Formats: sequence, structure tokens, C-alpha cells
Amino acid sequence: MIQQVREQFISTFGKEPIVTTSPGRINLIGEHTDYNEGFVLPGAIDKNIVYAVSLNGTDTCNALALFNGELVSFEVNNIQPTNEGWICYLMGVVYQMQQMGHEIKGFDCVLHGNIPIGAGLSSSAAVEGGLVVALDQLLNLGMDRMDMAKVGQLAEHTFPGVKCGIMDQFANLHGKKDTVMRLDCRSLEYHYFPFEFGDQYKIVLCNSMVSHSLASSEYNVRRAQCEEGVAILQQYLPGIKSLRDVSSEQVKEYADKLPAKVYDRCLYVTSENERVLAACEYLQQNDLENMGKLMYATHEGLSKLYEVSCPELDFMVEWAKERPEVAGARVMGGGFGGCTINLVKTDKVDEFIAFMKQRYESKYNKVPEVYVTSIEKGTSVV
Ligand code: GAF
Repeated sequence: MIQQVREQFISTFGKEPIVTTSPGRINLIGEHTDYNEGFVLPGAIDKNIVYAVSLNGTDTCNALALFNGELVSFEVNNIQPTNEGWICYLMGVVYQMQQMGHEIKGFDCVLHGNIPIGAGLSSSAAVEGGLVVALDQLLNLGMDRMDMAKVGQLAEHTFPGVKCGIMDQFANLHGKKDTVMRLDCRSLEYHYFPFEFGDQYKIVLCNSMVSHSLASSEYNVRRAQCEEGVAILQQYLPGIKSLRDVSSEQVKEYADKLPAKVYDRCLYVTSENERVLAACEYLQQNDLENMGKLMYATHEGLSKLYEVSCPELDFMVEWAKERPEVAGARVMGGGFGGCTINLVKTDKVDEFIAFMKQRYESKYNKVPEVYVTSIEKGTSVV
């Protein structure tokens, strides 16, 4: 893909580009905790968006997407917020870099990718990260990687309008091979945990083929419900700033003060924060069996309390639970469709995939795509 994107750039724009590769991500545990200032445990994966980029001496950006053949242009100094198509992510990145005080010059780019779209693997964060790294290099800006992540996150807020946390962009820009990262989404401090279990377990992603198109509006509703919960709980727990400051026991204690749905959302988020910290302990003890049990508990919470699953994803997880080779499984990412993440015994992966495909197809009449992933480095210049 790198070669293809580079060659297409040269034949379209007639000069040498720089090339970036920008990965999707998995998240072992810690879902919908990032915008509540909690903890997450993601890593970058072996699926990428590839960019070829060069400055063009004008004020125009010309972008050619090989995944659909579209060539789109926009003026870099006159960007109007839009949520239309893939180009809004590029416009959002340029706009947010400008908001940070960087002068952005016109550029040409070609991009392509193999991160399935709408599968919960953060293809949009990869589109953002690959461009910000390329522009940083071409314009010699010397940006900090966390600032680059904030550019992507704010681009999502202002352009497609998803009020996301920082997990996806963080993972995209800070990933390391065979390593997951526990990020404290309040302080933005992070800690690397080796994840070198390839001879015992593989990370297997099962794509329900349900595209999470509803996700953006419902996602923002979940965020608002968490904020509503904090506002109510602040009357009884004045020191708290976000759900990060609240325990699941405290949520239960004030159950009668919270509207039912808000209670469920808060109980899920506070329990999930506690699970991430417990999962890190298990990871340090190489105890994937117990870590897997936490993943099942996360799925239960995402499905029943946070209500971001769907019957197809529940089916996949319920079925995985019956399989002795699976340590844990759950819906991953924003939800409403996309993939489950499964920790599957390495010597049984083929068997697991064959059965999963067969069972899912006979129930839903569609064949799930399955990806056996590895954890790789974050966005880089090739
Ligand atoms: C999406 C968002 F972009 C992330 O910030 C995160 O909230 C995730 O959903 C759920 O954990 O991927």
C-alpha cells in the first residue's frame, strides 16, 4: 500500500512526497471512560491509513482518496465547518492546527487505507494522525505528540461533531510494538505495559458488519448523560469534577437521586474505571484469564447499563463465552456495531474463526470479517 500511494502521488502531482503510516487501534479495556477523565488501555494495530503528502506553494489543499477515487480541494485559509464525507477530517485537522497557532500552507496528498470503516477501529483518528504528522514534518513545526492528539480530537468535535475523548488519537500517535498503554485521561500521563503473549493468546477482532452509523448522535447523548450524573452527584459529593472522582459504591449509594438511565450510565463508567485498574494488575501478573473475565464484565455493562451494544454483538460475545479457548470478549470502541475484541488461545485461533463465521452466518445471514491483529507502533514517517 505504501508503494501504491507513493506512486499514485508521483503520477498525479509529479513530485516526491513524504509518506506517513497511521494505524487503527484496539482497546483492551476502558470503554467510554476517556471523556469521563478516567482510564483506558489501548494499543495501535497492524491496519493503517497511508498518506503521501507534499507542499504545493499555494493556499489550496488537493486530496485524492484511493479508497473511493475522489479528488477534493479546499482553501486552507478559508475552512468552513462541515461534517460531509472523509474530507471533513482533513479540514478539521488543518483548522485545529491553525487554532493552535500554526500557519498551514497549501499541500497535495494521496491517501489510502485498510482499516475497515465504521468497525470501531478508529479509522478517523488514523486519517487525522497521518496528516498532522506529515504537516508537522513538512512545515517543521516540532509539535508535541499529545498536542497532535488534541488536534485530532478537536477536529472530531468541530467537524463531524462527535464529542469524543482522546483515547483514539492518543493511541494512534503513541503506540509501540507489542505494548498497550494505560492512559490517565485527566492528567494525560501514560504508562506502557508489554503485551507479548503471542505464543499463548492472540487478539482476534470479529466484525459484526453492522456499521456504527448511529454512533455519533447516541455517543453524544451518553456523554451528556454522564455530565448530568456528575451535576446531580455534585450536590452530595461537592469535591467531584467528573465520574473519575466517583466510585461505583458511591453511585449505588446515591441511586435514588439519579434518573434511572443516568444511574445506569454512571454505574457503568465508574465500574469500568475500576476494571481498568484491576486489569493492569492482572496484566502485570501475566494473568490473561482473569483479565478476560473483566472483559466479559465490561461487555455486560456496555450492553445492559450503557446500552451501546446490539443483538449481533451480544450474540458474538455470548457465543465466545461458551468457547474454552476464549479468555474474554466484548464490544470494542464506541459501540452500536463494529467489532468485538476476543482474547483467543493461539493454537485454537483457526478453529475459533471457523466456528464463529459459521454460527454468525447461520444466525444473521452475513459472513463476519475476522482480523487476527498484532500491536504495532503509532503514526510515523516512512
Ligand atoms: C470512540 C471515541 F472516539 C473514543 O474517544 C472513546 O470514547 C470510545 O469511542 C469509547 O471508549 O472510539
